[in-house]
Amino acid sequence: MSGNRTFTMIKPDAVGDGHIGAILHRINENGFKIVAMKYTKLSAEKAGEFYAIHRERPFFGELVAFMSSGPIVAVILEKENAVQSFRTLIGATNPAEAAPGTIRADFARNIGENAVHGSDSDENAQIESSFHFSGTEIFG
Ligand code: IDP
Ligand code: MG
Repeated sequence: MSGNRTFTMIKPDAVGDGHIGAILHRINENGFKIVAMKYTKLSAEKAGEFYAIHRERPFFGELVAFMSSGPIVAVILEKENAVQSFRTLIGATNPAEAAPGTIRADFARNIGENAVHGSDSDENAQIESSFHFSGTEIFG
């Protein structure tokens, strides 16, 4: 059974490029409800912890440096089939390959600086949400 929550971050590139409002609008327009939200900044240590699954990949150092380079917006979203529905809305990892009209196609800079994160499973949505929010910060 698929869950009804996913976790996203508006990444430092999109925050720096002034796209917070436009991305949140796109998210709301597509039927996602915001149940938790935080404007914050990851330390390099926390970014490394969040992306630990990628630590053997060649781009890991670059990813950690980028994700700790500026503020992010961390958000928990609610919608039926949230994980899969949100992955469709954000598009492929590489914006050059992302479908037209997706968030990454419209707002990302490149494969590394790609505007938004989206959880890839219900289990990871839960883990990633707990990484950023305590129970009293979630309003479902
Ligand atoms: P996803 O964000 O679409 O799930 P993942 O493969 O999980 O993509 O990679 C996590 C993040 O690592 C990407 O969103 C992107 O920021 C970064 N990344 C992925 N592949 C590359 C790459 O080839 N070069 C640089 N950064 C990358
Ligand atoms: Mg991923």
